[in-house]
Amino acid sequence: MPIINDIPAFHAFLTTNPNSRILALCGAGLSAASGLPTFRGAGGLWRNHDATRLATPEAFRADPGLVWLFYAYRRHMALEAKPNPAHHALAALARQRRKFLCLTQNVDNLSQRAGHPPSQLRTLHGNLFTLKCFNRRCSHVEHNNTADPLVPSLAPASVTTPADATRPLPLVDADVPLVHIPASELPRCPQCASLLRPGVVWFGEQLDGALLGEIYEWLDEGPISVIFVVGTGAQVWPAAGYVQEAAARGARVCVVNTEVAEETLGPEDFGFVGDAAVLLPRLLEPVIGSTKDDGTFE
Ligand code: BV8
Ligand code: ZN
Repeated sequence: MPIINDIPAFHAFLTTNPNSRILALCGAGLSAASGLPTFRGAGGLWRNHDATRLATPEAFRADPGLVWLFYAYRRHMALEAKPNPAHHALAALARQRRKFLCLTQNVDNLSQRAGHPPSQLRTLHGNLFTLKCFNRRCSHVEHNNTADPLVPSLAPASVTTPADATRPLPLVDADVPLVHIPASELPRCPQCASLLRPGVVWFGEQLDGALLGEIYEWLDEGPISVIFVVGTGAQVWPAAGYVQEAAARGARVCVVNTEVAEETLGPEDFGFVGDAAVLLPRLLEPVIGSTKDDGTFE
């Protein structure tokens, strides 16, 4: 049986290995307390579209306007959101423990905005605020583009409060037909005038090879004491594989999630059921200290 909801036991473990190497794999649940919907939340649907199907090159080729509205909406939500104490706790752990590497599947930029040291953060699936050219032969990439709306035609995605409080936002209300946006009015590449696309990794696309190489180098530098698996269903590959990669290098698994599948954990592993924004600050307290009033740490 794994060790469930036993913070003193975890603190004893965490403090006996002050110089150990720590890994984390994070998912949408890390940002849930910041008000961002998870993929599985709302049935993984956006306007009755399966979010994982919208996050594909095929969907973008078929209807770039629809996919851009999906991403423009998520950009707007992420810009309106704030990092929560879980993002700040992981950033504080990185400052305290140089041998901590945080792998996030999230593209919302909230770990970065929490001041997580870039050298100890890897964004496996890209970033909503990176734009790149859809034309494979063009190398145009732009980082930290937080324009909202990105272009006038995407303005409908930059609305948070519905005009009529009794109805959902028109943009997410499947009963309200979407205005078709001609490709000419979508973000265009300043170099080759092709369509720009969000700088995220779509399903069916390879992750960045250099990034994967760097992570394996870090993994192979020696034993790992623990891997935090925070707010992720660990269903998407190759990201999900890092749990096993860490365990194979001696790591105990510490799941922090509102749902913990105990049967997937071993007798040495930990499971903490609840909100990451509440649990992570408590779990890391011996290393990062207690939360300051503004939700940050020393
Ligand atoms: C690839 C960016 C080579 C875009 C994303 C092996 C087996 C099976 C399938 C495959 C395989 N290898 C490859 C595949 C195909 C595919 C895949 O894994 N499919 C899955 C669906 C089975 N993988 C790929 O396509 C990858 N590329 O492999 O290339 C290749 C190519 C072709 C064919 C073969 C190989 C690329 C994958 C990356 C896709 N891009 N994001 C965008 O964001 O729009 S993935 C995206 O979805 C996220 O980044 C994340 O990875 C995933 C969502 O998962 P979670 O983050 O875990 O979120 P979810 O909502 O599911 O769960 C939330 C969790 O939080 C829950 O557990 C919940 O309980 C918990 N929670 C909720 N609230 C809280 C909480 N926890 C704590 N506190 C709370 N408050
Ligand atoms: Zn271009």
